[in-house]
Amino acid sequence: DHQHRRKRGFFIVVEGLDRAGKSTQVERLAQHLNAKPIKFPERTTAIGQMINSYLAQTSELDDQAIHLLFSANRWECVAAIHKTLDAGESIVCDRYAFSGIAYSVSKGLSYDWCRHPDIGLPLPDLTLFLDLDAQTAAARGGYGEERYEKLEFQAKVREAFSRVAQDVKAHGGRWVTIDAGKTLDQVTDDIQRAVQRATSSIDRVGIKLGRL
Ligand code: Z5A
Ligand code: MG
Repeated sequence: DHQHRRKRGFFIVVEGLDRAGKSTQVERLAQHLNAKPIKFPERTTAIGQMINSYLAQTSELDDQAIHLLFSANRWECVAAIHKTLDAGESIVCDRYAFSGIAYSVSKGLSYDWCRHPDIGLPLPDLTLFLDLDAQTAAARGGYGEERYEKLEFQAKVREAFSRVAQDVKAHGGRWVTIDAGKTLDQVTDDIQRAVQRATSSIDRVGIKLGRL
């Protein structure tokens, strides 16, 4: 049985504000690690389509309802995440439960209420937080088309993420802040170094993934 054990993949999450460069860096890191890129919201499912029309502002939902849909959208993907990791493939994930908490808390919902529906989801081996001030983010391309893309709101979200970071670290999670204001290639280098440092200290053989 010792010989039949295989290394599970790493579960790495990339978080940050809008336009911090998450999608660009997720693609680069997944390629570098030969890992599977995934993203939340996963807009292709039935729940994902409801989220998509909410974000595109073609539908209205109350704050609690959309929060629970974002969480349900993660829960419906958990089996696939475990399957990939158990097969030895790593995952690089574009946004996760930490976005869920940060955006809803910024609308005025309570932190504890927001955290609850995600309790029990797989805990990332490493979360990379791409930190960027809201002005620099706003100066980048394509800003302002979706619901949350407003300057004051983004500043609140950044504040909420710092509370999430403290919470994750207090519960034994690995959270690394990356300065996303540098050039694309510098950010890529910083990310690869952080991943190298974190993953070299994790023995994947037989180690179960933690839970949020
Ligand atoms: N949301 C939520 O409320 N609850 C939840 O549970 C979850 C999400 C999971 C959609 O997310 C919304 O859902 C989001 C949070 C909320 N709020 N909003 N709005 P999304 O991930 O689908 O969409 P997004 O945040 O708007 O991501 P984005 O626009 O795709 O940004 P990004 O992925 O961080 O950046 P990018 O696409 O890689 O780069 C953006 C531009 O900046 C592009 O032109 C790049 O070339 C440029 N860029 C990137 N890096 C650099 C550097 N280093 N220098 C210069 N220019 C750069
Ligand atoms: Mg993106």
